[in-house]
Formats: sequence, C-alpha cells, structure tokens
Amino acid sequence: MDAMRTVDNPEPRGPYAFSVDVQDGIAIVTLDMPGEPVNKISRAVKDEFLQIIDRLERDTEVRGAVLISGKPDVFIAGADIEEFLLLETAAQAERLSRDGQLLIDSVAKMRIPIVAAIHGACLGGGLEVALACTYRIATEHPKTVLALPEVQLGIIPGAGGTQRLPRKIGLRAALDMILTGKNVRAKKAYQMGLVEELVHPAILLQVAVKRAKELGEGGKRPQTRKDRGFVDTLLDGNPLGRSVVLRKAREETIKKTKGHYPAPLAALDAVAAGLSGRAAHGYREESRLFGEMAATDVSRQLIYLFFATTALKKDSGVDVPVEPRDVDKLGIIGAGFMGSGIASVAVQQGTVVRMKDADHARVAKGFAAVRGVLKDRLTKRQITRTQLDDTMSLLGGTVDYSGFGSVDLVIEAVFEDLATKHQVLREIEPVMKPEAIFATNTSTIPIARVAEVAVRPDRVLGMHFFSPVHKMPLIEVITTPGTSPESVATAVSYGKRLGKTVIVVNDGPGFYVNRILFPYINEAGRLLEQGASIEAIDDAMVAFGFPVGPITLLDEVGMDVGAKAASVMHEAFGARFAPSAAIEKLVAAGRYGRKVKKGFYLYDEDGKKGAVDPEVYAVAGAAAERTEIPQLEIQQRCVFAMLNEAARCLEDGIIRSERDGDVGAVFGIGFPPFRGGPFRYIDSMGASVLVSQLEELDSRFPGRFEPAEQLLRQARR
Ligand code: 3H9
Repeated sequence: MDAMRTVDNPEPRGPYAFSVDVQDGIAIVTLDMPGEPVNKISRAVKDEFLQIIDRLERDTEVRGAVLISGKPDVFIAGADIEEFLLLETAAQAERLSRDGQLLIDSVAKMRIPIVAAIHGACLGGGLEVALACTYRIATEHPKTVLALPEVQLGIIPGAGGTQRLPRKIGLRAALDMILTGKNVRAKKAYQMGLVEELVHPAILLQVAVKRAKELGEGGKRPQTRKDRGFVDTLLDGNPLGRSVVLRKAREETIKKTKGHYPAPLAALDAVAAGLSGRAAHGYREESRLFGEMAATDVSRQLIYLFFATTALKKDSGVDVPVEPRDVDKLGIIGAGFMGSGIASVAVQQGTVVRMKDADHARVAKGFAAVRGVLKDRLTKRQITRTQLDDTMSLLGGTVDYSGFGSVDLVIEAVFEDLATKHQVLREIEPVMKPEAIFATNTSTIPIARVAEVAVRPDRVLGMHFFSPVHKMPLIEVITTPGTSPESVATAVSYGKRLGKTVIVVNDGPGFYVNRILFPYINEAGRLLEQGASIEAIDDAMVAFGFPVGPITLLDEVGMDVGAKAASVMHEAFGARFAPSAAIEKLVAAGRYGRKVKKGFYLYDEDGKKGAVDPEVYAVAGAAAERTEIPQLEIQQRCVFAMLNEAARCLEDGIIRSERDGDVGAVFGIGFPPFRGGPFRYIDSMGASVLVSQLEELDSRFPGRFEPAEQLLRQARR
C-alpha cells in the first residue's frame, strides 16, 4: 500500500476506473480498475461514479444505462478493504459508510433506469450497488456469486445493505445472508428474487442493453415479490411476524457467536431499525453501527486474516522462481477415512484419481465414502445427478499398483507407522514416473525419516490434510532439506487447486499444527488429573473461542491416534511433551473415543455425543473429587502452552512467518479467528505479559512452561 494514502486522500483522483460508451441512447458504464485483479469501491471509484451519474443525469440523449464489469470473474468485490486499514476512529468509519450510502442513493434516484449486468463475484458494497439499480441480470455461471460477507470481516453492510436487502427478498432470507455472509449462487439468487433474470455469460451485455431500453421506454418493470406464500406473508410481511423473526434470529446469533463476534448482532439492530418505520433512522443506525464495528479489535483481526489468506493464495511456497508441474492424475494409497477424503476433493477438481488399498472390500468402502461426500452435495442441490456420475467416473480403484505409472503425484494415507510407510515407498517408487512426487499424509512422523528409503528423496514431501478433508480448509506442505523446490511448488499449487489454504512448513515432529496442539491437549489432561471436571475444561476453552473443547476434540480424533502421535512427540522433545497419564490410561482401557462410542463422553448407538461418562474419572486415574479450578487458569494453562510452542516453531524455523503460524492455527485447529491467531494474540497481550505469566506457571509446574527464547527476545524489545 502507498505510504502517502490517508483516510482523506486514499488514491489519486481523476477518471481512471470507469469507461462510458453511449449506444443508441443507452450508456454502457464499464468498471475496470486498472492494475487491480478485482473491482472494489474505493474512495476514488466512488467519486468517479458520482461524476458519471451526474453526467448521465444531465445528458438528455441517454435513456437508460447498464453497469457492467470489465474483469473476467468479478463484478465488484465490495468496498476497498485496504481503506479500512486507514481508519483510525469509529467516526471516520461512520463517515465512510455515510458516503457509501450517498453513492447508492444517487444510483437509486437516477432519472434513467440502470441495469446491473452481473458476472462473477458481486459482494458487499458490490451487491449494495446492484440492489440500488433498477434491474439485475446475473449470468448462470459458477463464478457468479452474490453475498454480503461483511460480518466475516467483523463489520456490517454499510452502504444500505441492511436496509435494502430485507425489502428486496424478505426479512428471513435477508437475515440468512447478512448474518452468515454466505455466497448465493446465481440460480438461487434468481429463485429468491435477488436478481430478476438469468442469462448465459455470452449474451449478458446484449440482454442488459435490451432491458435498459425497455425500462427506459416504460415497458418492462422489475418483478416485485408481491405474490409470496402464506408463511412469507405471516413472518416477513407484518410487524408482529417480523418481531418474532428478529427475536429468534437474535437468540440464535447469541448462541452461535457466544458473545465473541459483535457484528451479527449489530447487523440485526440495523435491520430492525430500518423496519421500525422511519427509513432515515435505519440508514443512520446502519452507519453508526458500521462505524462502531469497524473500530473493534475483532474486525481488525478478521481483516488481518483476510489479507493473510489472500497473500497465501499468491505464495508459491518457495523462495526461488520455479514452475510447478501439472497434476492431472493422482494416485492415493490407502482408501480409508483420509485417503477417500482426499480423493473426494480431488475428483471434484477434475483430477483423475487412482485409489489403492490392500483388498477390494476396503477399496469399495473408500468409493462409498467418496460417493457419500458427493451425495451430500447432491442433496443440498449443489451438484446435479449427472455431475455426480461424471465426477465419480474420474475415480478408479485397485489393489495393486496398476495405473500408478502415469500419475503425477502419489499421496499415501496409510497407517501412521514408519515401517508401513517405508514399505509403501519402497514398493511404489519403482512404479512411479521419475518426475512424479511422493507425498506422505503423516500427521507426526518426520518426513526425512520417511524419505530415508527413497531413491529420489528430492521428490518426497509431506502433505498433511486435516479431517474431514472435504470440510477442513488447510493443508500443511512439509519439506525436508532434500526436497526440491519444484516438488514443493507443485504440492502447494495442487493444494490450492483443491481449494485449500496451504502453508509450507519445515520438517520436524508434529510439523506445526500438531506440534502446537499437543501441549494444549496435554495440559487439558493434566488439569483432569488434578481434579478439574471435563465439562469445566471443555467449557473454558469454548468460552475462550475454540469451536470445541480439548476433551471433546480428543474423543473426536480418537485417543489411540492421539496417544500414538504423543509418543512420537515425547520421544522427540523429551519431558516437555511427556504425555498426560490420564490419556494413556484411557487408551489402555480401550476408550478410543467416538469411533468406538466410548471415550470421555457417552455416545448413543448412532455415535451422538451425550453427557460425560461418570466412570471416566476413575479410569483416567484422576483425583477422586472434582476440584474447582478457575476458568481463567484453565484457559491460560492450555492456551499459553500452545502460544509458547508456536513461538518455538518460529524460532526453530518450522514455520516461515508469524502469518503462516496464525493462519495454520486458525484453519487447522480452530484457534479463535477473532483473536487473529497465536502470534496476533501474543502481540495484543504483549510478549512481556505472556513471558511473566509463563514464568509464574513454570514455577508452579516445572518443565512445562519455560518461555521460548523467541518470546524472551520479543519481550526485551
Ligand atoms: C464492504 O463491501 C463494506 C460495504 O458494505 C460498505 C462500506 C461502506 N478490497 O482473493 P483474491 C484483493 S466490505 C480490497 O486472491 P480470488 C485481494 O486482497 C467488503 N482488496 O482473488 C487480492 O489482492 P492482491 C466485502 C480486495 O479470485 C486481490 O484482490 N467484500 C478486495 O481468489 C485478489 O483477491 C469482501 O469481503 C476488497 N474488497 O477471489 C470480498 N477483494 O492481489 C473479499 C479482493 O494485492 N474478496 N481484494 O493480493 C473476496 O472474497 C475475493 O477476493 C474474491 C476474489 C472472491 C472477490
């Protein structure tokens, strides 16, 4: 970003983003910001847009207009988020919102009809502009999505979105979009009345011009959603119904956000203000609340994460310029939970996949798992039956290595055991093309150990997927000193193609994500031994902002898996990673967690989690009586152990940057996004504060909390 940019003068002025072409009385207004991958409503764009509106208003030759984007896949990506970084006060943010509202108001009040011709992402302020247009046409194309994603950035729609959307599509549908920020595809947008027409991308402009003409001649009018069903009328169409909807939405939002994310509640307030009867009041409230939210720390952290993940999209993963190889065909060894999960995302990206396991029954089970993922999408109407069949046809199964000679990448997802992995690598390498890459999906075993038996160690690396693969957004690509940059770049590029955020980490036990997770889980085990109740531990960490508590997580992952990994970590790092005896005892008792319907919690026949099993304390050898340990202490012990280890990972060169450490923890283990990630959290509390707290804990629990050198250095600075 330019150092000269300020909140009042963020960009050079002058015509640069729009071009206007008047043909037969219709002005085609094309937005195409030069040198920018997306269109965004910056201050300069806003000013220029206002000038264009003014010009069109005065030009009596012009009878209608079309607003279209010159970018291939983006209509407008919303307000310019970079400008938010320049905001210092809530008042400045409120002014930004007022300016946005004025622009949108000018569009809505134009003398001539204006048609929004939408292809690609139409988000935030982009959708707010479209809503102010007279008529909306969207292309029926997978890239065309409409959303108000502001709450994902900790703010609320600030240019009339909270006011116009409920009027356009009804209160319940609008709240669903505003409170989640989720993308709505073109077809759905049409069905819900958000756009008036769907067209093929090839005829978008042509149809838009035609509609602008018809509208200018007083012909075609946009459809309104007058003919709603009974439930719509009951709930959206009258004040009593609306107050019920708003109350329910508030209750659900509080339950979901647990008080950590203020923006959805603020958005609800803005919507409610708009429905109270006085339009001006609604808009004023929207601006005020936008200002308030933009000034929150939560918003700053979420915006930081937006830019961190965006930067990772462009990161090749290596410091030298090297072209990644294409991966058209993928081999997967192991058709279990992870193997089939990887296969399910790969085929959906059009990769031909060959999946191998020891016998036909296992391969068939893997196929069923892939089909299950696709069927789920079919049920949700995200894909058609034909797409499901076409996608499944990309998957082949085998019990030997036939077909593996032509794959570009092999991912092994066999049992977490070094000898097994060695055997697989010894068998597969002679079959593979010399340039093909071998990735191991181990979660703890150092890649260099796996690569010891490789003939081509430069082609060996780790690709650590998280479970369930089709839902979890992260991949850790793990390199050894022997891995070639081309192999790394290929794995990174393919990981991104699978739709994942990829961080590149250096080799070492547990790599990054599991390495920081272990001390956290272990500490939960120690608290249990000491007498804390399971509910108290889980509740404390959920209250801190994790999606589930560490004990629930252990039950989910499986205690046997956890214990196996724990012994690898203990061997590597010594006493600091000594596994909690409670967890070891549970493994010995066969209480592996949800998969065997027996763990810390009780599970019903379908594997649904119930209450804590009262017998578990005795099995775990925990103190006979539950002792009250303050919630803050539980949180500090678990979280500080994690932060300290994250700092060590940076110090040891496991992660390349704090950014990767933050994104890895948020996407890999659900570190609370509103805290920005471990490193941002350390920054916000102050390294010196953390160091003194760690020292205090270390004096009480010797050996587990000794501050990392990195933190000591940071604290001294
Ligand atoms: C808002 O609208 C508030 C309003 O209600 C009212 C205010 C008054 N701003 O992701 P990509 C950059 S809030 C600034 O790699 P893709 C991005 O940083 C906004 N920059 O591409 C990257 O820059 P660089 C609500 C933006 O094709 C480059 O564009 N809108 C913005 O994978 C390419 O991005 C959102 O939250 C922006 N709005 O995905 C939408 N958008 O090349 C956020 C993108 O320098 N954006 N950039 O690293 C997205 O979700 C995705 O970028 C998008 C494209 C789907 C559009």
